[in-house]
Amino acid sequence: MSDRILVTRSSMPPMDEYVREIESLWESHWLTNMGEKHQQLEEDLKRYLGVDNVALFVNGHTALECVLEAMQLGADGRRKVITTPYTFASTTHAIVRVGLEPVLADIDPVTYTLDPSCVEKLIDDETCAIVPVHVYGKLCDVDALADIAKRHDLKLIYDAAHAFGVTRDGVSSATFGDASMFSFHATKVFNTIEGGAVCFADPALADSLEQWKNFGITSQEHVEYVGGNAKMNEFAAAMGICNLRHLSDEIAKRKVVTQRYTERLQGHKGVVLCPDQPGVVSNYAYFPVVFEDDFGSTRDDVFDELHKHDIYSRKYFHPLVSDFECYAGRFDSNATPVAKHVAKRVLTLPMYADLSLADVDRICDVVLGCAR
Ligand code: T4K
Repeated sequence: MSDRILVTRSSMPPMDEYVREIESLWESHWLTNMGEKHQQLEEDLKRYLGVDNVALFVNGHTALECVLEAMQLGADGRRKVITTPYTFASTTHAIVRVGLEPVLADIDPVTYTLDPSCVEKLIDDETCAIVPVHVYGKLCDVDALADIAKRHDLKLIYDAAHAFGVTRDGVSSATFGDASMFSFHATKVFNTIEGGAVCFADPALADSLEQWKNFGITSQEHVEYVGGNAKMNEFAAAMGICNLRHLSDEIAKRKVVTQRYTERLQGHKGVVLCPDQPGVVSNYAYFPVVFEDDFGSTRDDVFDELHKHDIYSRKYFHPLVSDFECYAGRFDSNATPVAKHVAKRVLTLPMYADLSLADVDRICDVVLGCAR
């Protein structure tokens, strides 16, 4: 049993498998700009996710910015995008950085994802899109959100950074809405070291996404957009090709860890776990626990106690985006009381495929030792 336990640990393929995968790069000397590995990973992902359209990116955040740009949101004068305050900084920052205006709606108290009824109340003539976030490997209410988007003529773009490999009724999370952004960061269930992708419904977006990630260059002598540089390199793509081969094993191991946590923690007074969703097969990306007031110790007490035992949990997602210093005066976190309640009480416990059950027990012993 190791001593220090971090909140997660990157999955890596056997080293010799990765070395074999990158060998051909020493022959080709082609290291980036949509090379052979990049093309292969896109094809592998299409097959794995059961989708026709995938574009790879240098990271998930830039992928989200690029798809918002490529969809030309705001071009018709509507600039508001409804999203959640209960997310990583990336989601809101992407919206703001492309010149759109985030409007923050409250979340569902069970799934911690956007509450469709709160979304609908905030829609007005200036709204152009909804950017919901699937959190922890659980899915948003995709049917209700699709219905709202259709009735109000809004684009629906998912931040699916936590939902790679998740399915509902056998259908991939990559198929919901107009587009979904995935993060392939080192801390995610599937990683390309740094990386990300957009899966999208309309094939007409393919060219503009390619151009947005490559300086807006449309041909050797034409530059039609002020794009950026967001291309995934060949070493990252090779890591993805290898990791994808092991993904189902990784998810199966995470499931075992999740089951042990659940057995140990479920039913204890003041401990709230995120329940399974009907028809949804999770990727077990995170293990969140909400400590309600009758647990007897606060979330922060549990965090500190774990720390004393060299166990590093994280407060994903605290603070709420609406309480970030960079957005001071712009949002009111009291307007989203459910998100505020959860953010103050949530802790994500260590979660990765190779976390031993003995370590899970050790973590649970410390957590339950905080109960009063
Ligand atoms: N939307 C959502 C909802 C997201 O959660 C994220 C990313 C994005 C969008 C944006 O996607 P990307 O542009 O990142 O592709 C981490 C990640 O950097 C970030 O990708 C992730 N969300 C977020 C939830 O977590 P930090 O600052 O908390 O990570 P850090 O460096 O403290 O690492 C956490 C633990 O992970 C470490 O204690 C050990 C382990 N680790 C970390 C690294 C960097 C490894 O095992 N290997 C590693 O290489 O943000």
